[in-house]
Amino acid sequence: MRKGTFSCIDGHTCGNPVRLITSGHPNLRGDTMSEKRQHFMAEFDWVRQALMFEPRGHDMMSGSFIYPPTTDDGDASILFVETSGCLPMCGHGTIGTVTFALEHGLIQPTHNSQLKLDTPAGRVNVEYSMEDGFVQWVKLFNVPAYLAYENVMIEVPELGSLKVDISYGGNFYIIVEPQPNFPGIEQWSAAQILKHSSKVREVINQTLQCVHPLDATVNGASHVLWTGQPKHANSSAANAVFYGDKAIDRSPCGTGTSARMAQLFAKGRLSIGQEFVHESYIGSQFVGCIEGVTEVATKPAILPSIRGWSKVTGTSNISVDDSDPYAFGFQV
Ligand code: PYC
Repeated sequence: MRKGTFSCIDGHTCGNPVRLITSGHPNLRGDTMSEKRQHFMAEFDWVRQALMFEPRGHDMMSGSFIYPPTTDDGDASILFVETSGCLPMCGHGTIGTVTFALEHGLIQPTHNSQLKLDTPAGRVNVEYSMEDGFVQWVKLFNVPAYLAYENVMIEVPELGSLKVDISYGGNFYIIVEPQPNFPGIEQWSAAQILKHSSKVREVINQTLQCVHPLDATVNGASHVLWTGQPKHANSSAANAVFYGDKAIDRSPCGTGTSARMAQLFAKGRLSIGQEFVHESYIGSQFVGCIEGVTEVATKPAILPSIRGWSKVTGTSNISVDDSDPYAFGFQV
């Protein structure tokens, strides 16, 4: 039986895939994107699994759906999906979604080249530059980011002790800087990053409660951001961000960059207004900046912005038929 057909615009943001699903949207209940996310996860996770996992997707696959705004002044809403689940917020996904939607006429260009977006994590505003029908860059003004825990000592099986920080930038990130048991990403293979990341994440989630103080449905440390030496002279820092079970983000990770800037700001290592060029595992760059400061509940927080670019690589029509034993994907 045919479960659904989904039209998609495929592309990437600085190397990491974005699959914007343009038809076949489930009808979601809820007044906010956070409530709609809960409904999606409860009843429609099969759509995510079918479109993100092999054989229709792959380990790094990430995508989005555009919905009508859930606020009076919003222009559109975004629901994010990826191999790891349904994220509260995704930076590379926002940059890709806005680029593809503007270029394909799904969102009309505005007179001031700005859009107000509702996401499960909250309001994200964007500015963009469009020339001859093509978007050159998108700058997103992300939800407030804050350092949740600092200098946490953990014991990681087969690695030993590590000192980590946990920072929120739309998702909770475990940030690991070079130290005796971790020499920096440039000295580890991808296999080492993947092997140790799941253990680090498991240990943290068994030890600490990572819960957003304003929305308890946003919880759990989902990503591990390992740091190291950049390849490019103009990069401020480099990362390898682990997500899902086997993914290393090919983009510099928008929510990860926000979390990293919040961590560096809280530790006195980055100032308001200072440009922060963040380099991904493949050497692509986002330009981050701390636009100002605020509070989340009573915690000091920053207002991060991230600028990056995306490219469309094609369009596809994906059908999901439950007579196919792999209709809902698989992971190896
Ligand atoms: O860009 O925020 C991001 C992101 C999250 C997971 C992969 N990329």
